[in-house]
Amino acid sequence: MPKPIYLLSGPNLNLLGLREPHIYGTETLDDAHARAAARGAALGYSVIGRQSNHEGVLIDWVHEARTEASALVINPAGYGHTSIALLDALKAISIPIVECHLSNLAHREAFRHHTYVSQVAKGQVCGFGLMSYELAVEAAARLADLAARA
Ligand code: CA2
Repeated sequence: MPKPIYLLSGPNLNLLGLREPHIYGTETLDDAHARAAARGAALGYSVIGRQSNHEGVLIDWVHEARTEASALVINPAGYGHTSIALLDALKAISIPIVECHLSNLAHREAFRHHTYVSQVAKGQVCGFGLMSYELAVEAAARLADLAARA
């Protein structure tokens, strides 16, 4: 059994389904984790989904993923646009990284168009609502397969 895929979500995403449904939809983060876990299982990977509102906690989980995960999917939320500390943590790991966002950042305010995470992610999945999480886990599983064969 390969190591799990870590699926990390940043600040305020615990409110998913409870506020701003016109932007982020009506389903919850638990729903997103369940869908992502189903997609991962179909591809032979377990998925560990976690959310924190705290930058340092997210960084600790990125460090943990370095040795404990096959690949990392991260929706850094607002920290993606601001956190060099998170970027530095991501730079220190060699497993595949997939960046994930619910909304299409290009359709939103200019300050959301740039993320630091995109500098180290293999690619970004955004704009598909909860489906972004499923698609990002699929990409991560395929990248992990390729890395295991290399
Ligand atoms: O589209 C995404 O997934 C974002 O990462 C969400 C972040 C935002 O700062 C990024 O630019 C794009 C915000 C997460 C806030 O989540 C909420 C969910 C429901 C209600 C209120 C906030």
